[in-house]
Amino acid sequence: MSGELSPIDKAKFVAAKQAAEFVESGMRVGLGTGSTAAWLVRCLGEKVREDGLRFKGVPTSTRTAELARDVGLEVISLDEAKWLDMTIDGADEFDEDLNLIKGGGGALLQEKIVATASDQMIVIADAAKEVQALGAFPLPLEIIPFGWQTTQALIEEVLVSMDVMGRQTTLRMNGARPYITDEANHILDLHLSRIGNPRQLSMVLNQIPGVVENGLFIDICDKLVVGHSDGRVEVR
Ligand code: ABF
Repeated sequence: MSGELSPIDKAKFVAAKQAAEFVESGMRVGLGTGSTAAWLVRCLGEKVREDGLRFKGVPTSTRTAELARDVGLEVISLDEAKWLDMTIDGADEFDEDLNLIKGGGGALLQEKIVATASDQMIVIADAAKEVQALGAFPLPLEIIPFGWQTTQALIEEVLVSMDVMGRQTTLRMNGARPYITDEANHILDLHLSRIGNPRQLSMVLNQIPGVVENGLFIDICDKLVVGHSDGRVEVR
């Protein structure tokens, strides 16, 4: 299934393969979005086909739902599942406290709802995503399309008073048009360089009208599976 992989894909694959071992028959499992989570879904598909694993998956995006069905997983909605045994998802950055930036793939809202409705959130990531302080990766914010420029201006004002290094914000585009999320919203990427107090920033950003959710996952991740390009895997 993994064939000849680039070093980064190998790191993602080995993390995903390891995390697939945590899934047991009878569980309800949140399925993340992104290339690492896609490896997980493929690994789980293999376990369903070859080892008789039986579980229900709750996807965090239309992309993941399609892939999950393609590989033979049973897919249900979060409302059908109500609560999950675990969610396994990727991340864009993680720090030593297992706090994360997510949303580079544009699915942060469903990812946060699903992770929060789980007994356990397990993150799978390649080692290159570890940082001392979050923020080098642009922080995604899901915002309502109505009045988005006003929302952007409010966010930029708030950033001036916060412990962050950058201030620039950009509307994520899909070609010539704004990127549209599964909830029909836009994504604003915040170029902050370094976030001094992620917990405070997350709370402040979510107070701004027009902001639906931000990509900081604070105290949500319980376990981290880190893949290395030489095939090593660490579980933290
Ligand atoms: C999702 O996919 C996101 O929250 C994160 O933005 C991204 C990670 O992408 P990849 O696994 O492709 O590096 O988990």
